[in-house]
Amino acid sequence: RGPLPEGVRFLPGHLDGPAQEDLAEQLRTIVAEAPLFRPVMPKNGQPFSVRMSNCGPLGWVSDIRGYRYQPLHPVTGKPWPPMPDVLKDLWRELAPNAPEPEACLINFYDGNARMGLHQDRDEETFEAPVLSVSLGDSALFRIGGLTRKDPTRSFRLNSGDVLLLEGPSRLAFHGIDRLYPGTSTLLKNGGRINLTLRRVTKPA
Ligand code: MD3
Ligand code: FE
Repeated sequence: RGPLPEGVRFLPGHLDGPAQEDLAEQLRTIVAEAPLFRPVMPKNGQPFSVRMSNCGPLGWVSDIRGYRYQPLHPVTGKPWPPMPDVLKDLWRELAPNAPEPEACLINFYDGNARMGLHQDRDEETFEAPVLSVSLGDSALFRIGGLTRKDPTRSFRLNSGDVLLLEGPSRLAFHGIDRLYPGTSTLLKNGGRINLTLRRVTKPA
């Protein structure tokens, strides 16, 4: 239990109910076009408990060959669907000086899914912030410092919460320790969706 790293902006309930419903509906169309896939760890081929998809020009994938961003869905071979305007608008509102986001990673958690402590460092640039939107069931989020040994803080992320990670927090270790099933009615079959918007390439 330590201080929150500098640059974390936590905006609880930033999206109201109707905005969450609208986004959830658009995501249904997106995952119909770009189905959720289960990534595996490059080191040992172990499957993630989280399933993923992406929208926007680039998408994050992980397979036996490594972690990377690519323009095509790993299963369908098709381009990722466009990023909803509401997400681009949120990025422009909260990060007015950052270049346009290129990737929106869609993480889907069922009741048992989790995400171990990690850093986000597969991008070519860490200058732009990362923007995260939580939808559906609540989750216990953990964030530490720039090394794995740094003390961590935990807090719940609820549906409609938005997190902006800029400055030093951009490279902070973080993860999802558990879900709280049944805490939201937004998603018909339960679970949690986290959207993470990122700039991947260096701006021109
Ligand atoms: C702190 N996702 O996709 S979102 C990820 O809830 C990821 O699915 C988690 O970590 C999730 O990489 C956490 C909040 C978040 C996203 C990116 C960060 C926190 C972050 C990047 C740097 C530091
Ligand atoms: Fe992450």
